[in-house]
Amino acid sequence: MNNTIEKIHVIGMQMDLGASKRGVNMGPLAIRYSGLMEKLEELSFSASDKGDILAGDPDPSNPKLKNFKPIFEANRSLFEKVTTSLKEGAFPVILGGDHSVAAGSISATNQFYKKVGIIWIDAHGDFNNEESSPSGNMHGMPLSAVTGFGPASMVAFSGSDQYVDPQNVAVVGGRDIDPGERKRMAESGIHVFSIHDVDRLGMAEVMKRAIEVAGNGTAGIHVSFDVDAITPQEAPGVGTPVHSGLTVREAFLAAELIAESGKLIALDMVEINPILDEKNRTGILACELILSLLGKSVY
Ligand code: NNH
Ligand code: MN
Ligand code: MN
Ligand code: MN
Repeated sequence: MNNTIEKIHVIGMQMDLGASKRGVNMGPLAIRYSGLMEKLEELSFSASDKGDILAGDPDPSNPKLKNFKPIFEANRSLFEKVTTSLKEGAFPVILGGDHSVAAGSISATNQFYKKVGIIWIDAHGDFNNEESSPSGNMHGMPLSAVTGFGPASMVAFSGSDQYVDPQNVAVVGGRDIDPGERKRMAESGIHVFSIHDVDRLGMAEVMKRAIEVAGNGTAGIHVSFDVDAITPQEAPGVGTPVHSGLTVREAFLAAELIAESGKLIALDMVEINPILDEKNRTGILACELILSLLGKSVY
């Protein structure tokens, strides 16, 4: 058990406006329905449910940054809510929602702790900006935004230009990166452990390196876990499935090794789409992964 985490605040983001398929706004419900709060209490955490932030109406005005205004406003609320939790000494667990929610949550942890590292577990890079994005979907942009590669407007609510150092960022599980995005990632200095690296090195070695990257000289590690990192046969409730992903055991091994590092300071669990799921399998998996990341041991 991670002995530094005692008090947990769970914050939901009912937002799906960053993705092209609707439905990930129901992700928080699916994870709660899997018994998250009860299970956190069973693990002896003091856990409070801080409720959900609801995104506003779609806004078609900017095709390069689709739904910019409601995404910005929801993220501003998340930024404030996460900041309040951190000031109260709580560990924030953010339930997505599409991955654009990481713009709000990571801005908050990075501002509070001054310097955080990120482990971004995802089939995708989420390293587009308004120019490189093939879709205009803002869930494909948050990692670029929080590391200072734009869109700057996506994180402007923080009122700060203190970004996460790309040298402290590790992407794990990537296998569907857009051509322009790939160039941006390569030039940025972030560390990418693609699915090929997981195959070649094994998850234990990849996580050892990722924890070193994100933990080196930082106050701790913010994990942003997109469930589409896991192979769609095991996690079917996602809007942008990519074949041949992480196995469930690789995902749990990653979670357990992060817990063991004792460096976790915040967690996003995102992109669960209950409409596309089978009997809440993906919601249950997301719930169990949260518990493992927080130190639940199997033996
Ligand atoms: N790279 C694509 C885009 O920017 C897809 C991003 N989709 C995700 N990211 N699910 O995790 O539109
Ligand atoms: Mn993502
Ligand atoms: Mn993804
Ligand atoms: Mn480096």
